[in-house]
Amino acid sequence: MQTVYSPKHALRNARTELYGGELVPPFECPERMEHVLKQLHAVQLGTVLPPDDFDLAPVLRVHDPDFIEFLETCWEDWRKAGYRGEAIPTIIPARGMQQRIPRHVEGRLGYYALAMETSISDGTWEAARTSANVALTAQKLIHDGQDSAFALCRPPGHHAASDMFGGYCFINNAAICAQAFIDQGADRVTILDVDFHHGNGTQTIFYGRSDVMYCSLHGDPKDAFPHFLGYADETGQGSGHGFNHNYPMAPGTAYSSWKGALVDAMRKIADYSPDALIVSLGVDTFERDPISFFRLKSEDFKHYGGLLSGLQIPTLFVMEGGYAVEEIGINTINVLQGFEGS
Ligand code: SP5
Ligand code: ZN
Repeated sequence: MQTVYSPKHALRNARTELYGGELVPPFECPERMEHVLKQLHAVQLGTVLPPDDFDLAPVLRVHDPDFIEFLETCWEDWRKAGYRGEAIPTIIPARGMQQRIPRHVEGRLGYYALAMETSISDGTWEAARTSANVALTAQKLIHDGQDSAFALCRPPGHHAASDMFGGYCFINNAAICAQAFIDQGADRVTILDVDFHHGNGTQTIFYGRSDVMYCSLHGDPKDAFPHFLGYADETGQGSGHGFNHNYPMAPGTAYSSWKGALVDAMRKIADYSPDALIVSLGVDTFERDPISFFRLKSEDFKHYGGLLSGLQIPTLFVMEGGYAVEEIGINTINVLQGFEGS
């Protein structure tokens, strides 16, 4: 399997994450990619290609142009406002308030934020834009006939909605790839999200549509981020009804029950028979992930990679989360090796 990767991910190097009332070094850090690359080379997964430069057109098929302009200009505006730290929202348009876009950067930041842990820093936009190019380049490999490809994206994407960033995500890499498949003539695409967290952004983007099915296995929002979406009774709206499937699971969930949910989702995917499968691949389901509560072991990742290959659908893997930095390489590459049957 070929991988697409760019060293420009390292431009996303925020110093701060708001966590437990403190500003800590972000869990979503550049070192994550070094471990994935190291393991990828160790097992000789396949060649690593740089991304092509797509323009913003495929991004704007999913994201609001004003939001993208905000991401491009936020850091400069924040500095011009005289602030010395990283850009962290302090006020959001909460219940009962106006949903108008303010002029001041602090208002705009709150308007476009869905979570406050994700600081915007110098280089964030360039890294996010490159991450989208990585995803789109891997998508093109599948379009051109490969059975599988790995988009080693950083920053991740599945929390980003059409006009909101947060949860370490800015541009929804999986969503722009699903839309690209549709725009290139696919009738149906499935996004299977195995990251520990519910992909609220992806769900929301496709919630009213039947041409992109979303299935997600995740920590129950009663107990886990993003807390305000990801319940089992969210099944889609209008013509999207019946094309959204959530599998929220309790703290301590181990592989045997997680796999049960995966097999159920795979049955729905097989019935839907999509032209392409996009796997939002987060490995924060790992037992020692520092911010998550599932109990998957390293060998479980290989096992479910093998199950996924049984679907026999062209499959694009898109990197999402995973914060046990020492083990992220083994866990991620185990999925891909399992998929390849090696
Ligand atoms: C892409 C991705 O995996 N994003 C995850 C963003 C989660 N950010 C908030 C984390 C809050 C964790 N709180 C639980 C602490 C458990 N001790
Ligand atoms: Zn996650």
